[in-house]
Amino acid sequence: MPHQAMERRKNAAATPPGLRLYRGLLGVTEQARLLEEIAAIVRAAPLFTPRMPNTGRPFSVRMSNCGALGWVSDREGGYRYQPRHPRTGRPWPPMPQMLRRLWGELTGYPAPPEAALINHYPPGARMGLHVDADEQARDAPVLSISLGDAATFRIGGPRRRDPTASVRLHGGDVLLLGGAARHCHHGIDRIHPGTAAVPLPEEIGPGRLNITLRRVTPPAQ
Ligand code: MD3
Ligand code: FE
Repeated sequence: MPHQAMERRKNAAATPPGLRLYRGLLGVTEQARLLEEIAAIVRAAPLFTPRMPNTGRPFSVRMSNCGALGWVSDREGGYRYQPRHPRTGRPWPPMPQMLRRLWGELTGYPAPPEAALINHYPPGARMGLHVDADEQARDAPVLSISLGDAATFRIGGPRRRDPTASVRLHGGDVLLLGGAARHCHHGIDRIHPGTAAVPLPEEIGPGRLNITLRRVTPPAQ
């Protein structure tokens, strides 16, 4: 059977156009350095547990941010970007240069990222299928960096019932979501405990970290 047909049988769907996976882009030394920077960020801006709008149901993923804006969610205010940490009230820590540089090199987008959302998945955490739609810069891609344990990532289409494909993401993998992929449903089905080449820092705990770089506001003309 041809390789492509084999891939489709396994996944039920091909990945959408605009998805580019850079497997192992970050070596173990870069992963360790980035993890140290993230550890310092979460000391200043502690990981918090976001809650679903209306129901107040907690996410199983913990979050923090760096950059000018951060994504937050709670029962009363819903999903949004804001310039301050929801608990400390302080501005988010600055975005590490390594992240700003990766964005410039891989996206070619004419403006820098404004938010880096940090997601921590303890073993057993997951993220249901959703579309990222809280950014006004609709043409901007999202750049995702995986650290720690591997995860099963799932991506579908613009409609919730569209067929999905699964991709395993490992620490050091970088995923670029541009074009059509940017507006597709996606989520994390499971974390694979004990698979990290570079484990997360003690103070964060075991599991997986994902950092997504985002442009929120449209660049000025
Ligand atoms: C496809 N994060 O933070 S990263 C998220 O692993 C999110 O933490 C997952 O979904 C994680 O919103 C998946 C890959 C990713 C990130 C953003 C996307 C895929 C995306 C936005 C649009 C389409
Ligand atoms: Fe998302």
